[in-house]
Amino acid sequence: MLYYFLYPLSSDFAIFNVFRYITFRCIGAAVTAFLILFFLGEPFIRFIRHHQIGQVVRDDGPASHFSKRGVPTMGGMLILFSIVNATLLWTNLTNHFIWLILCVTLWFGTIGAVDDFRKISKKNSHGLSARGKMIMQIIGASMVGVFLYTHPGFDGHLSVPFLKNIHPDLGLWYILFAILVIVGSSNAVNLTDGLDGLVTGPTVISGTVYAVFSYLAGHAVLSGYLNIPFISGAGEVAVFSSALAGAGLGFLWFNSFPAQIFMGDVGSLPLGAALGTVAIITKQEILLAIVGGIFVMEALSVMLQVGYFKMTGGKRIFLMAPFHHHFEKKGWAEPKVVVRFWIISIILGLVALGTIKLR
Ligand code: 57M
Repeated sequence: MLYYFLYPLSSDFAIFNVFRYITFRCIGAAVTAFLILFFLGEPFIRFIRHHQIGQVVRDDGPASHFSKRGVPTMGGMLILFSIVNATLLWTNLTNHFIWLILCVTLWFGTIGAVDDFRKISKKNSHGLSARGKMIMQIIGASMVGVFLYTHPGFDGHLSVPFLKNIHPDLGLWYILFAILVIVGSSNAVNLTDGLDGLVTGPTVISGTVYAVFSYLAGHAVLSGYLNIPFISGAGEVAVFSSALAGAGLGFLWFNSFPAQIFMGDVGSLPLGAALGTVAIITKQEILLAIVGGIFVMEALSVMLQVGYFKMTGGKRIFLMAPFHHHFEKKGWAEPKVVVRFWIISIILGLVALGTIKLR
């Protein structure tokens, strides 16, 4: 919005020329999203406490989690409020990708909100049925896949990190691939959100890395020089990604150990879906497996644990899945598990950025 109203004034006041620069608007969006969380966090937590929207904690989880019963949750509503407003304020609102990302983020946020409300109203950890949740997620992701596949200048080619000459064309299968990336990312982030600040760290890192890749993908000269697919208009997605990273930092102010608030499915589902959608738009889909390596590791640990559990009639590979609970069961303190996962996430983010030159 600022771009729309202030940039035209640059003909009379040169200072407003700064709004044409995506880098400037990325910083504006990140700081705005952070400040919205920073200043509204406490009042929001008081509002949630007043309405008794407290976390329901399962009985079969780690004993250390029983004390978390009643912690305010659904902080994701404030995260979404922050991301949407920072994006509307700082992006060029004529950009189709921005409206697509906002729609899919709010679609997944609605799924999460319904799930959270059902858990809280029923006072148990069973919200929406897994099947119902999955169907709604697939519908949302399908809208992204079809929109992008039919978008002028977009196609079904994949880019593979480190291998600049390999661009397999998936054709119509790309829509299925997009659904897999978005739904997989949404659920992987959801599973990761199981310790104080655990999911917020990697989300901030992923949002930051994808802000860089979005900027480069939308830059005709730099994308050519770096041999990455040029996606006209992808530069604005960097502003959204920056808002997502800024919101994550702001939420971390309250979600760090001991958490004053959890984000709920209303936060984790849309954050994962948004990262998956950004990965698809910038055609850096496989890179998400590197940047979001923590999310992949957590989801894989669950799939391996559940599969082995069923195959062996009750045996386990890990002390408990997702992976973060395995280390808790080994006696690691919660903050130590979280910070060590952040460290891994930072290294993976650096490796992902390194692929820019290694291709
Ligand atoms: C998403 N939700 C947290 C919070 C957060 C198939 C199975 C692996 C599914 C999985 C599951 O239920 N996942 C749901 C993880 C929950 O967090 C809430 O959910 C939102 C995110 N969706 O925002 O509102 C709990 O996580 C803790 N938490 C924090 N700090 C935070 O900042 O401490 C969350 C955020 C919260 C709180 O305790 O209540 C969750 O863990 O449910 N199931 C599991 O993850 C369970 N694992 C399991 O059953 N493993 C078995 C299976 C795989 C065979 C095994 O390994 O043997 C674990 N989770 C729980 N209890 N709650 C262990 C059992």
